[in-house]
Amino acid sequence: MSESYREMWEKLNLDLKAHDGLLEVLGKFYGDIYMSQQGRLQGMEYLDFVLSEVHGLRIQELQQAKASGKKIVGTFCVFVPEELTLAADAVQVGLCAGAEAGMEEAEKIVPRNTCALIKSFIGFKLARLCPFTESCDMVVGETTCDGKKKAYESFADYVPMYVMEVPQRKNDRDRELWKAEVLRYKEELEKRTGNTITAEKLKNAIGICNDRRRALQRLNRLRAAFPVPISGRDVLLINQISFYDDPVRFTGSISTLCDQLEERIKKKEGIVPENTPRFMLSGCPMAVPNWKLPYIIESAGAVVVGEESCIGTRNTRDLVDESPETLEGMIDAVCERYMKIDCACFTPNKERLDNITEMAKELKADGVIHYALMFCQPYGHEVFKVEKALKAEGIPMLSLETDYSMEDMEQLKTRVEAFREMTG
Ligand code: BJ8
Repeated sequence: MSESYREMWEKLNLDLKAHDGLLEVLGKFYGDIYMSQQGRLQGMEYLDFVLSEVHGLRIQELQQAKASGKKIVGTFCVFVPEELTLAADAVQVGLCAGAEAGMEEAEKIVPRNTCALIKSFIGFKLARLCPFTESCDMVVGETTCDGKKKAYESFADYVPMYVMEVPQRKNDRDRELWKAEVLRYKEELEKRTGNTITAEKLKNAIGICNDRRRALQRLNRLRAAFPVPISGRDVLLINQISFYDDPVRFTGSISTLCDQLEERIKKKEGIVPENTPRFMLSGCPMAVPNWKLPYIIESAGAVVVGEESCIGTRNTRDLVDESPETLEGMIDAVCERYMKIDCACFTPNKERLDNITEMAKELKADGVIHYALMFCQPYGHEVFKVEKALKAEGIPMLSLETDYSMEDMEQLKTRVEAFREMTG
C-alpha cells in the first residue's frame, strides 16, 4: 500500500497498527480462498484488484467525491433505496462487515448474544478499522430486526445516524407507511446534500441501479449452466463488491465477465466436473470478508449455484418499473419494488418460501444449505418453514448456524460432507 494511503487512513483516524494487522489477515485469507482456485476467468482479475484496493483506491475515490462536494451515505440493509441516494448526487456504500474484528469493543455497547453481523459493524467502528464508516456523512439504518434497530440507538453516539422505518407486514397501510418513509428519506437527502431530487435525476438513478441488477441477473442465469462455469465463492465476491464499487463501472466489468462466461459455456468448460453436487445457499447475508461457508462447501467437493440472500438474489431479483415519467410515479415504482423484498423480518413471509423453492428448482440444486447467523431470530425462526417447504418439493436441506469465528470449521465441514454424500 502506498504512503498516500497511510496518510489518508491517518486523517480518517484509523488505528493504523490494528488496520495493518487486519489487511494482512485479509490478504492471506483471500489468497487461501480465492487465489488458490484453478481455472478462474480473466474477468475476475478486476474483482481481485477491487478487493485488494478496498481500503485504498476506493476510499481515495470517496475522499475525492467528498472534496467535490458529494456526500457519502453508508447503509446496512438492501431496504435503503439507492435510487434516491444517487438522485441526490450522493454516493452509497454498504457498511455491513463479515469479520470478527472489534468484537470485544462491540460487546461494550450491545449484548453478547447479538448476531455477528451487527457486532462486526459496531466493532469495526469502535476499533477504528473501517475507512468506509469514517468516510460517511450519513449512516442510514432501518427498523428491520430487533438487534439492528436497538443497536442503531447506541451506534448513533458514534456516527451521524438516520433510521428508516421498515414495516413488518405488507398490507395497504404498511405500504402507505413505507411510502411516507421513502418521502421522508428523500427530504432528508435533499436537506443534507443541498440537491433537489428531480424526475430526470431519479430516472437516471433508476436506470443505473436496474442496469446493475440486470448484469447480476445475467450472471446468475449463466452460473447455473452445466457444467458450472464459475465458483460460488467468486459469485459471492461479485455480489459483495456490488455494495461498494462505483455502480456504472461495476456493471461494465460484470458484463465483460458475463461475455467470458458465455464463451466458456459454449465450450462446455466447467470450473468443476459436470457431476459435482450443486448446492444453493439460503438465509442471512454474507458480508465481505465472510467467505467461510462457501469455501467449506466448495472444498468438500460441491459447488454453490445460488445465494438466496440479500448479498445475492434477494437484492437483484426485482427491478424498478422504468415506465413512469413523473417524479411521483417513479417514487411509487421505487416503493413498490422495495416492498417485494422477502426479508425474514416480515410476517407472514410466505413469499420467501415460494422464492426459495422456485429458485432451487430453477437452479436444479441437489440440495439447499440454510445459513443462519447465531442469535439471528428472524432467519433462525424461518429455518423450520423453509425445510418443510423444500421437503414438500423433495429437495433436501441442511440447516447450519454459525458466526464469524473459525473455531467450528471442522465441524461444519463434517456436516457439509455428510450432506453431500446424502444428496449425491
Ligand atoms: S432485508 S436480511 S439486509 S435486514 S443476521 S442483522 S436479520 S439478527 S441482515 Fe438484513 Fe435488510 Fe433483512 Fe436483508 Fe438481524 Fe439476523 Fe443479524 Fe441480519
